[in-house]
Amino acid sequence: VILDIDHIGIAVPDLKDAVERYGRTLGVEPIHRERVEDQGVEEVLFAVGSSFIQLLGALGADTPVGAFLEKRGPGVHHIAYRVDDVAAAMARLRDEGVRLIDETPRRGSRDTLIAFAHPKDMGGVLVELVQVP
Ligand code: CMX
Ligand code: CO
Repeated sequence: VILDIDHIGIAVPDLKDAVERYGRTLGVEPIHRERVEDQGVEEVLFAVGSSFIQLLGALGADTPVGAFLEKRGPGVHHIAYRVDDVAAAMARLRDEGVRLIDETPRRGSRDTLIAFAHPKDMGGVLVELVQVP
């Protein structure tokens, strides 16, 4: 069951600069910062209603966000849905023929459990599933 939009991930070339810009232009304050080695990112979250904006800086060129920035430039990288049961949501996608990037749920930031579905099977949108503990 999808509960909400958890966050929208945005790839940025310079995290410090982007955080400053978001604060200045939208009047939002960062509420969380975390380095997630497993995903090759440093993230900063801004609370917007019950969802977040997730600014993503790449930890290297050979990471998903690094490659995305190189190929497409800065912009929306993925949409993350908050679900009550990530394994069940993955099974549903798998049954519908959607390729999952993660075979099993992985640990994301904030101690969440996450999994990604391939953008080629989701209308060109990289989709993340997030189960909040
Ligand atoms: N959104 C939409 N389409 C995307 C995309 C994205 N974020 N990233 C790649 N694509 C498209 C490419 O444009 C390309 O399309 P074409 O063949 O038409 O050119 C196709 O998908 C294949 O792309 P690629 O450049 O060959 O990229 P890879 O296959 O190497 O990687 C992906 C793509 C989605 C498998 C990889 O980015 C991935 O594993 N992502 C999941 C993990 C992740 O993104 N982690 C960072 C965020 C962490 C977090 O949110 O916590
Ligand atoms: Co995300």
